[in-house]
Amino acid sequence: GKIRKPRNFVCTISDDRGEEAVYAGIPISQVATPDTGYSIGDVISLLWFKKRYPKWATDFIETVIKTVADHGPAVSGAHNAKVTARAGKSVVESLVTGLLTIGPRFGGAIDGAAKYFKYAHDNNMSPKEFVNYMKKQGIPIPGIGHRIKSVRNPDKRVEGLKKYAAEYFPATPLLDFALEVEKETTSKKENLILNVDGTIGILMVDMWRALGYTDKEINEFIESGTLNAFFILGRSIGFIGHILDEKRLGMPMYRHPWDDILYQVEKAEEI
Ligand code: Q5B
Repeated sequence: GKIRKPRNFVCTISDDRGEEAVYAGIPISQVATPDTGYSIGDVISLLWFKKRYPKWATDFIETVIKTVADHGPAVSGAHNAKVTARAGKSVVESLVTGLLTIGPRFGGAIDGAAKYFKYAHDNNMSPKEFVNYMKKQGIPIPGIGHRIKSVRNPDKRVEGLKKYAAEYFPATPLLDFALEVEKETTSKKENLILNVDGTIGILMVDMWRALGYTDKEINEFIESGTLNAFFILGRSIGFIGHILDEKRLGMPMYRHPWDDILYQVEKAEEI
């Protein structure tokens, strides 16, 4: 009989062996040529999810990418990328130092927000029960809280995402729940708003539910870090902008000023 050669890698998203490479079965020329109706949102849905999503969903994906592309030079990742570029490093080296700051506190709370809010909603917790549950776990609620945005200084990005969902999503049960949780948290501290990470994570779950994904499939997306990938992809655009800005401006190597560091060094005890 036929003996199959064992393969070290499996690929289920693209194939470059024919005359033309395909994204989930669709030739690049068809995807990339203007007028065929494929957007960047379609490219993401083909290569990340192996499906062509309806326009309301691909437009939402693009809205997310545009929304998170940059939030100024002061945020953790842009700061790192700028400092690295000023140390004379390349675009890719500077970019990765920025990306490495994305995590549970900065930009990478999207998976966590989807996970915990979905868990609470799936288990019929009330907003108060959820807040108390997270407190007991000793985990700040992912997707809640912001350094500069608050009830009195609302995040326009969040407003925009909510407006998009109200207009185009068939239903937003998890967002509705999250907004009730936000009422609970902001009653304690006014910057404990549903932030941009939280809104994206929660609306992605609502999107996937509306697209017919099962709970198991959605949980797999969350566990594999798919949601943070939207921030990673979008914010790379901004980080690259900051790196090119540093290079264009020919900025010198950065050294942090002494007067902004509290030095508390004691002479080591001899033992
Ligand atoms: N407290 C974001 O903290 C921040 C609480 C909470 C319950 C919470 C914090 C947090 C969860 C992670 C998250 C995404 C670190 C943020 C982003 C992208 C960005 C960034 C930009 C962009 C801010 C003071 C008191 C303490 C805490 C309590 C705080 N958060 N309680 N659940 N989630 N959130 N990250 O203001 O009693 O005084 O001890 O970890 O969702 O990253 O633009 O900057 O586009 O680039 O520094 O928008 O909220 O406050 O940590 O000192 O806490 O509030 O327990 O209580 P802060 P902290 P107490 S969006």
